[in-house]
Amino acid sequence: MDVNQFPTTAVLSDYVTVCELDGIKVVRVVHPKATAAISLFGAHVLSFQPSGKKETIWMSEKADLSGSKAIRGGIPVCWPWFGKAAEPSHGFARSSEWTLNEHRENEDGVIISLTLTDTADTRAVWPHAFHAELLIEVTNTLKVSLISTNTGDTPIQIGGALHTYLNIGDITETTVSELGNEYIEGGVRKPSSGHTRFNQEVDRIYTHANETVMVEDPSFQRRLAVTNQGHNAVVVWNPWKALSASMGDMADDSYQTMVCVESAVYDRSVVLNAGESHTLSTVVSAQ
Ligand code: TA6
Repeated sequence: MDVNQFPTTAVLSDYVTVCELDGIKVVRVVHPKATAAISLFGAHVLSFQPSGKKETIWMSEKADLSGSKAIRGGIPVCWPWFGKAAEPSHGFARSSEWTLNEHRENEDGVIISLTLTDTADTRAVWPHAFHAELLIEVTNTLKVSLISTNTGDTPIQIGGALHTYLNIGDITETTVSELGNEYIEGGVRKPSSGHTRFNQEVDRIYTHANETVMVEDPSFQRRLAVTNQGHNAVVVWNPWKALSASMGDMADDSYQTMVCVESAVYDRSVVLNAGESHTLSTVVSAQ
């Protein structure tokens, strides 16, 4: 995604502007170390491109950017649950309007802070008080941290994912490795060789992955390192032909240039007592 093409609506600093794209407001970072774009709808990273390198984040050319449904591509913030644990699928955070809380910058990069707190709408689907903050650190790497705080007076159970869509040259040549010895697919636990290639749909929850997962992309002649913390699983997803053709917001062949590597908490396994916080993070680095 070319972040320079959108009309600027506000200048916040030498490196940070706000622009509008269809129905969404986008915080745009243009810094000597990297460029990035973050939608306030969903607190959704749309782009991260380190200086002199290719785009690292995949966006669907058919993504709905009207602000009325979750955006396909980028880094959806799935929260307070992962997948179909409840309705809506992957939680409500990715289709909520977040607030730009703060931006800080220096010669090393820019930090953007977005926040979301409970409202009558969120309590209607999840009856809890919370404060969520997404910190996006744009340097020569991208770090995204989701800090969840229980602001109510009874324990809450949360899950979620930083559902990163990585931009790759060719899925048929791509290998994802450092995935550990077990995954769950279709509810069934299976032994893993620790790496995977792709020739059909892959939708796996790796329960023992290393902290850093590697994506080898010979077509783009690069490796992407994805370093996760605060998670209990790494989810690897590529929808392959039939599923991407069936999705209205993906072009039929667009599965060929993306793979999701997600820092995830499945089974809502984080319990936060009153006042407690949890941080889920992911770092994307192009090598
Ligand atoms: O993280 C993998 C997954 O849960 C898949 O099962 C697949 O459905 C994908 O996320 C996308 O989900 P979405 O709700 O965005 O269509």
